[in-house]
Amino acid sequence: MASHHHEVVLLDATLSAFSMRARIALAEKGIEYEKKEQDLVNKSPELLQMNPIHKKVPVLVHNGKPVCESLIIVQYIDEVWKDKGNPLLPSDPYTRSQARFWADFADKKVVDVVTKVWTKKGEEFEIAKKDFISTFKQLEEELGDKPYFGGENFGYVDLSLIPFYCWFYAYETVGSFKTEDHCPKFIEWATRCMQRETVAKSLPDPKQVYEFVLIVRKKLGVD
Ligand code: GS8
Repeated sequence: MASHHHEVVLLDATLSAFSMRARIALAEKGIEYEKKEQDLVNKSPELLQMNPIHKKVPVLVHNGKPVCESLIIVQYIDEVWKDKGNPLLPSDPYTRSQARFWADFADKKVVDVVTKVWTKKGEEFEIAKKDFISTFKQLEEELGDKPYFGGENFGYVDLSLIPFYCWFYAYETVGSFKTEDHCPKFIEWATRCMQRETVAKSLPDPKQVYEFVLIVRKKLGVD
């Protein structure tokens, strides 16, 4: 396949955890691409054309054709660039099903609890915080004594979850709690992932996330 410079384009948003998944996957495979930061308030014609159903980032545009939904994008990248090494999904069907289960858990459960923990106040916040901690405890249990969710190597589940970590500073600061006091093994895992260059370079500065969180909380009337 001829490799043109603009063969791979990512419609991206720096602070979007979903976009970070796509950035990490591309970094893992060493793919060069053009990153196009999207304004999510005034959406570009390109975003509307490439993701007419959800109108959300990330969108991977490969040879002019869009792939939408972050987990689908990550799986696509893993399949198309198989020859680049660093497999993200396990090859055994059962192990692969379990990796997909936990990535789905990240989307169904983690996204919900992390969103509530920084957008709610009062009693709703207290409930959200409890739910947040019990969710990360469940993840710690699944991790067990392994260095990564996939075992010895960084993989699909790690990649699906680690983007939320750069939001922790904001959650903990606005919520006055420390995840580490409740889930130290999860934080150890996150610290291990952050030592990986592909991850470190794909995640924004937690302070930048925090600034954004403060602005949105003001708009929502939480602060
Ligand atoms: C979620 C993408 C998403 O929510 C995925 O790709 O995994 N299930 C999807 N993207 C947000 C930015 S991150 O919060 C987005 O593009 N929002 C724009 C909007 O909702 O209008």
